[in-house]
Amino acid sequence: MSASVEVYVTNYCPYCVRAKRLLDKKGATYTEIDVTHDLDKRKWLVTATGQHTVPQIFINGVSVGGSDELHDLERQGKLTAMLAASPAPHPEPRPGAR
Ligand SMILES: N[C@@H](CCC(=O)N[C@@H](CS)C(=O)NCC(=O)O)C(=O)O
Repeated sequence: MSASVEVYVTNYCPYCVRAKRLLDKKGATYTEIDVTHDLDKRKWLVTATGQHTVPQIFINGVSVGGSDELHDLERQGKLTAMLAASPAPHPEPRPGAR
């Protein structure tokens, strides 16, 4: 079983590309949610994460930050285990993720 990973992105976003490249390198499967033209989802994202930038990444429903934070987790040797962890039985629904 692998983690449920959601990546909120916009068009023309180098940090989004960088984050997805790392997830691809790790062999992670993830759901990509494009919020470029979706103001409601962007507002929800700010509320959920306290951040105004993309990407925003959730692993098993937990906000882990953006590209820099994802790379930090990899450098700290934590990302592999996080990506391997099973999701909770009833994860919170996230807009656009289903
Ligand atoms: N430190 C952040 C930087 C992310 C960032 O600056 N993203 C740009 C797009 S690539 C952004 O969201 N800019 C503000 C905006 O588009 O409203 C990360 O690593 O994710």
